[in-house]
Amino acid sequence: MKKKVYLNHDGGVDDLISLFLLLQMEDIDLLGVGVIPADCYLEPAMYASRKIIDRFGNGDKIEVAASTSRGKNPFPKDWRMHAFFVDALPILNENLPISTKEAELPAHKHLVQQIQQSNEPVTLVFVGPLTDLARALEEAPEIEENIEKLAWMGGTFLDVGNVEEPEHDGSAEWNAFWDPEAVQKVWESNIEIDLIALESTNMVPLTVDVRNQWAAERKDIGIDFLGQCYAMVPPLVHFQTNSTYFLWDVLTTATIGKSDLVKKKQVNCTVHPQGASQGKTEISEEGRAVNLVYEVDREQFFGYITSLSRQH
Ligand code: AGV
Ligand code: CA
Repeated sequence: MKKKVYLNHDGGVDDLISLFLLLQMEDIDLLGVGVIPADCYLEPAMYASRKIIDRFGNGDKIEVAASTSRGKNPFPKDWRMHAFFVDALPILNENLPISTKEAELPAHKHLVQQIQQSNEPVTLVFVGPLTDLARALEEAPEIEENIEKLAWMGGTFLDVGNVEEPEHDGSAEWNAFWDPEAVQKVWESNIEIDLIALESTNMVPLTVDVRNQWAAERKDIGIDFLGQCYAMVPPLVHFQTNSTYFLWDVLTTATIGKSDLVKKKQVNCTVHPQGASQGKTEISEEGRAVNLVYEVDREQFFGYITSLSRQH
């Protein structure tokens, strides 16, 4: 039986590759996609998502819903531009106009609808902020019962997160920082949560080595798509900078298709809702339980996503 999955993403390179990979997984039934304008601009991220489903979705009828959510702390503009570059790739623009439909409902309501209509519990994959899920739970708390689990790319318990912004102390991860209150709201639910935090995503930086492997195989259209997308963002070369790219969301997505790539342990934690540490997740006995993904087999991970991408 196929696993029912709903994806909510925020239009970054690894968000859009996550969508592409979910479409390649044989035992996954993708019910719908929501796009939130956090680490992207909404319009190109919506177009790119619909074009990826057209090109790589094997004829599946999947709707893409636009979010009306707004965050507390905006992402840097340079990063938000990435969706424009993916949307403009020739491989996604061979066959216009776009066939995949934009949903009539906004993303949080589309999420509620898809969960309610599913005859089996739905696995949620969130690779951006949690705002649409928090709003969905506010509107229809009963959907919780038809959620298998949530896999979320977010948070960290390391001393250093990945937010480098004025008025912040650097301890948070960006998806949590964009809307810390949404994290708090989701934490109040009873949904089982897998937290793909920086502990594990730090182990999968983009490197020149990996890029070159994809380049060598670019005759395969799926590998070429990977290579073209990851040509837009900076790899780790000499040392890590604020813009160094990791395969954050792709690791999150890969755990859905192949759970033995990673190690998990249960921790209790809370989130800082405001102040200089806002968005920081912190271990605390009184906090809520989550499954922290803290380690990944890097070789196996890249092997898995590369073989998934090959078009036969
Ligand atoms: O914090 C990681 C999240 C992931 O969902 N995003 C990017 C991934 O899609 C924000 C982010 C942190 N550092 C970044 C980010 C960077 N250097 N470039 C672009 N986005
Ligand atoms: Ca993302």
